[in-house]
Amino acid sequence: YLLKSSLHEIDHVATLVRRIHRNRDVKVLVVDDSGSFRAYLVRLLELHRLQVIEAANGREALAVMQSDPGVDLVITDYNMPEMDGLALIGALRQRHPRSELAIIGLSEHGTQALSARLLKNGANDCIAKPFLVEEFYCRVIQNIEQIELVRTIRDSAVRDYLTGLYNRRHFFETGETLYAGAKRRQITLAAVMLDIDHFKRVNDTYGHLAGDRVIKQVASLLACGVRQADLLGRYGGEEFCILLTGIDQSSLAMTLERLRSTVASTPIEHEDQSLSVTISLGATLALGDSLQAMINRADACLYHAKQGGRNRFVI
Ligand code: GH3
Ligand code: MG
Ligand code: MG
Ligand code: MG
Repeated sequence: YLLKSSLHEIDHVATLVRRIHRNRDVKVLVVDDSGSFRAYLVRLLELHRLQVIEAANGREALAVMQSDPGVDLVITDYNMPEMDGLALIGALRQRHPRSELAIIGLSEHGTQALSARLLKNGANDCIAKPFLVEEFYCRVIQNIEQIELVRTIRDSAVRDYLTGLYNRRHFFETGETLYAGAKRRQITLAAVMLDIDHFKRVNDTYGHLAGDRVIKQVASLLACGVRQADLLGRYGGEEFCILLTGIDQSSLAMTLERLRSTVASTPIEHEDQSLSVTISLGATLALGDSLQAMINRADACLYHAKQGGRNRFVI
């Protein structure tokens, strides 16, 4: 039945579908013991410009999933040696919820009972072989869109709308984990609070839009200035907070100085005007009794930096 769909038909449908679906970063794992059928599925998916990886049975698929966390969709055959589709779906579901990983089970035509079992075991969807290419694409896209929708909603729940940085709630949720890890494993942890100097003047002189522009620019300078492993968030208004793990006093001082000087020396363009701002920073390496206590202590240091004349840091 592979021959049923001519390549011309495949290309035609793929063109239509490509117009609807623009995301090229989606990764699909195709699991089937038949090499030729796998190649056919891979071709269909690649025509749709999806990234595709392959596995010949459930066991191989589990190994692939362990080494590659970026898979969004698994399309799996049922009947395979070593580990069949049902067992694979059951195993995958223990680690990946339906909202994060889509699984489409392939059943044989006329086996409704099998479709029901695939769904019951955790598949998001089923396709009976042989299928129309059009139906295959529609189901693949719907499942990918569902996963992407959940991802978008999740992401917007943890991020601040203006800057794209983590919001305060997410900063504290993730921060508590970093804090607990630092306490347990005796890793150093630094908490930093920072605030834009005389920010009210920016708003008053140039307007609120310019103020927003400044907050965004400072946010992206900070994001570029910390390591991937550091936790950076918008605490509120024009205040930001950072947690840095595994850092000693002198590297902390260097980091703070680098952030300070980067902001001070980077002009911000707004409507033909070039304005510049400075930041004050306060930080602590003392773990204290809680994350909130650390933040309070960093905030007290920030207050001293302001008292000391701004555009400086205090540890
Ligand atoms: P200081 O150097 O002591 O920090 O002086 P400051 O003027 O920056 O004082 P403060 O931190 O109290 O001022 C914060 C101002 O930031 C007050 C508020 O109107 C403004 N603000 C808070 N959030 C936003 C925002 O999202 N956009 C803009 N444009 N302004 C904001
Ligand atoms: Mg098979
Ligand atoms: Mg402030
Ligand atoms: Mg301020």
